[in-house]
Amino acid sequence: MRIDVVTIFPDYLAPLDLSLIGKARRDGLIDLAVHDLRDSTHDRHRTVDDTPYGGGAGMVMKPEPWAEALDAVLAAGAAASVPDGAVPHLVVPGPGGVPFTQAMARQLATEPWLAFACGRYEGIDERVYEYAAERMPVTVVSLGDYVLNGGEVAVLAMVEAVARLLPGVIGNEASLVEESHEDGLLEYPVYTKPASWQGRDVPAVLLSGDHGAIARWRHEQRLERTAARRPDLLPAAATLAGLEEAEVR
Ligand code: 6GU
Repeated sequence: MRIDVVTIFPDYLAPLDLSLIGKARRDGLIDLAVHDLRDSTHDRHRTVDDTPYGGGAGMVMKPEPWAEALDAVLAAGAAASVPDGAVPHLVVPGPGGVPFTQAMARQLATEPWLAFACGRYEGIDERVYEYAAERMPVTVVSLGDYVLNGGEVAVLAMVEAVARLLPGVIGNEASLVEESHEDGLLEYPVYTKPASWQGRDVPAVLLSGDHGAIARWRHEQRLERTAARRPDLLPAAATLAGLEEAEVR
């Protein structure tokens, strides 16, 4: 997968050199390039923002550097690993976007080329979205109902969520199936040695060797946990479970 990130803070993306993502890049599974938006400016101060028309607080990101940067992304990807004629799916992180979910991560993981446009300040001039949409699919995506200073931290989260689904990025692919949000329920609690620690015992069923009993206990724990922490997930989880049961029959 090719990934391009445009930002005024390239250093914010440095963690993408680390851990599993860093290894996946070195292994050639992910071809990731970070671009400094200021390289697409032409004034002495490398200006990327200006005051908003209509007034109001804060600054708005100017359209010209963004258009040039997006053109540079199209050219860079085409010169690199992507198939002829391909365009990236542009993801613009922002609190006003559609919610980022595991389902969206799975969808993005099927695409050969993703680009992320990190806004700062009060946002990017709306005409940039139109310019981009004439060239590539564009989705504004939010991590949740709170406000970050810019898209960079959101890109770290989204790239990690997507990259770990790519074949070969996670050594143990079995670890991907029994996870929170994969079937609409939260994960069960886990324990390791010692069996007794500071007067707290690991639940006896986990030491029983009874795999059926362990599976039932874990499923109950998932239901309890989901009911306590994320009751909003239960109707969808019930639908998924029903569909699976229908498939089995
Ligand atoms: Cl994706 N970006 C920004 N800037 N703020 C956010 C967000 C994204 N998700 C929640 N808040």
